[in-house]
Amino acid sequence: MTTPQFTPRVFSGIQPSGGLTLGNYLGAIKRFVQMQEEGMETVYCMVDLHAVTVWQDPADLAKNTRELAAGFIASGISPEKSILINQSQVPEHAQLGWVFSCVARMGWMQRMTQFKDKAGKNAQNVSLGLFGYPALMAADILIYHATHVPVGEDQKQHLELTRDIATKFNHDYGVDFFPITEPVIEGAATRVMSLRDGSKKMSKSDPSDASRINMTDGADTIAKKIRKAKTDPDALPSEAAGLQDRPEARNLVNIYAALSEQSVDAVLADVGGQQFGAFKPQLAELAVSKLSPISNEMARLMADPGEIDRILAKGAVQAREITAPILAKTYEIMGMVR
Ligand code: AQP
Repeated sequence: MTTPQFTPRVFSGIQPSGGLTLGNYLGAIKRFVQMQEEGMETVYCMVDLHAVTVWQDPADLAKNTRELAAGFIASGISPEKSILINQSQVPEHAQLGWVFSCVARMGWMQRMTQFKDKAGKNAQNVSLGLFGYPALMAADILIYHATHVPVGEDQKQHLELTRDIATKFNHDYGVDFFPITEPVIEGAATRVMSLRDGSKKMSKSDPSDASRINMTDGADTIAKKIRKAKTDPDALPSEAAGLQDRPEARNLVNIYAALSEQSVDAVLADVGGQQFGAFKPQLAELAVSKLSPISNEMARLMADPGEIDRILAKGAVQAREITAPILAKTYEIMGMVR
């Protein structure tokens, strides 16, 4: 339940740890734009401090941050309607992140499946930051008193942790200061899967470029990746139930449904019975028609990086009008002498 006295405010972020993927677009950005247009106060962030939890080449990080900002704007995030920032320009994120590292319990953090997936067998050698990531993510959200957070399915557990941190802080200090945030996980493509392996999430850091569609891919590359996407030999079913146990088929149909803004059943009513040889070119055509205008606009914006930097600097000033008083009040509640 959202605590009633908090004004509705939306926050979400994406890591500039590589180029934007179709997964980020369908799972997150498309919903960001809708929430902006619904008239809620919206704050969207390039979470560069999260990106450096794994090694980032400095030149790549700067390029990816600007490209991500261009991707947000080209997808419909307006710097006039939303606050658009990169995390490291708003220091209160990291400051509250430290406070929440002291609120979160080791046992909670050790349950985080994304850490286990990302660290794999290498847990002793990954950074401390990768382990602490969810506490900083809670701070990203709560430093705005955000009430709604649109994300893909993979972030559900981190949002539950955010609620636990807010609840524990409020309880420990006997206050009702941080809201209990609502995750917004909606749409046909809240978990877009790899084109090479239907059991793995499509990810910008997957070593195989063929596993994902990048928002900067041209029409030929998109068509080729979809043509080569892993499938099974059966025809498409006529109803969603027929996609059970067919992860690759389900993934392509979900992508079609999300791009065409139809339900999976409506898509299957049209394409049920088709072989992939017939369906894939239709999916490629749809993907190109939806993504090309965005990638063209990204290229135009990237030609003027100075303008992107100005937008992010202005966003940081607007953001700090919200975050500085919330951090000051947090410190006051905790007894820090000001
Ligand atoms: N495959 C996906 N399907 C649906 N939503 C997705 N998101 C990411 N991948 C998918 C959503 O995009 C937002 C930003 O994610 P992120 O970049 O901050 O972190 P991530 O989830 O770890 O994404 P990647 O692409 O897998 O990044 P790397 O490879 O650097 O770890 C989130 O809302 C996420 O749910």
